[in-house]
Amino acid sequence: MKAVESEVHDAHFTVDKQNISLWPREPPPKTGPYLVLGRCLTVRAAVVLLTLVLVSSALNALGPSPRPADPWFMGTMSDVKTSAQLLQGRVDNISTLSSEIKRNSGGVEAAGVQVRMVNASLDHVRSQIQRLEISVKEADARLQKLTSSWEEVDKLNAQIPELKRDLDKASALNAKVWDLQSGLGNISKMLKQQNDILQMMSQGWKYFRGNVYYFSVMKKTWYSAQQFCVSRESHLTSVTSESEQEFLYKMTDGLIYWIGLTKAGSEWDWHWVDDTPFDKLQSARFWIPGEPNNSENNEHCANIKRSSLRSWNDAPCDIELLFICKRPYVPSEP
Ligand code: MMA
Ligand code: CA
Repeated sequence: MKAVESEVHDAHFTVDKQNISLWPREPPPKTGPYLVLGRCLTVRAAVVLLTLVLVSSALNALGPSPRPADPWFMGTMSDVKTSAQLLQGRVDNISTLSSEIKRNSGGVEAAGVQVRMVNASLDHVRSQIQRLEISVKEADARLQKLTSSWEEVDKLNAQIPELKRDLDKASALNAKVWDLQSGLGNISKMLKQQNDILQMMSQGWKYFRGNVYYFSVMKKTWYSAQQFCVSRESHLTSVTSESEQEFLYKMTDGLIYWIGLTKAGSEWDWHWVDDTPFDKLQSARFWIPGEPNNSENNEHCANIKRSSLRSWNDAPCDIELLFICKRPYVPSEP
């Protein structure tokens, strides 16, 4: 702000008719036409008055009309008087003009004050213009930056199709990777399942179509055998298909094993101890011909007695036999 103030003091201009001119330094000296005219008129008036005084005193020195009758002299005197009166009139005019000039000079001074005010305003306007110029330059610089940015954007836009193609390729690859990963995941699960199965097989369990079977090495009554199976999260086995029946009788190899079929309970009908519904019609083909005969009215539990499709016999529940436990194979979580 101080810089602006100092600039205000240094700024100058002149007013000439309708034109306003800015000056870098000092305006021309104040020797206006009014002052020059005023001085000139004053000097002339003084000279005329002095001449009149001199002429009149010269006339008085000649004495009271030495030759009053001289017509040339009288004429001359008359001319001189007339001239003096004329001059007196002019002097009066001049003094009137002088007072007018004085009045006008006051107006000129007022105009000067206004001119100085206008000068100050113009200085202010000029500083504002300078600031505007700076702003315009800054805006121009920003515009240039934006233009170059746009050019960059254009270049990047041009790269978009290629990038899109790359993205498509990457997506395709990603899908393949996903497939491979899920494949690996499946393989991993299968390996885990196989590991579980191997572990159970090492403990004597046999895997068949989603179930594992334990063929005992110790003999127990039907009910004790069922309790043993329950302690191993299983039940005495049920038989629900010909293939399962085939698997079981081939594993028994002629030895007698309890299975989970019994009449013991509230109904006194054959039923599976693991709650699988007993299909009497479908199961008829698995009994040894002539069985179940409920010998001595005391045979309420079933076993696999022969290594053949028709292998079941009913027998007393309290005799001790080998037995087969069965439980669904549920893969453990990885
Ligand atoms: C044994 C016994 C029965 C079976 C007959 C078949 C003598 O009893 O195993 O359950 O039905 O044999 O002959
Ligand atoms: Ca029988």
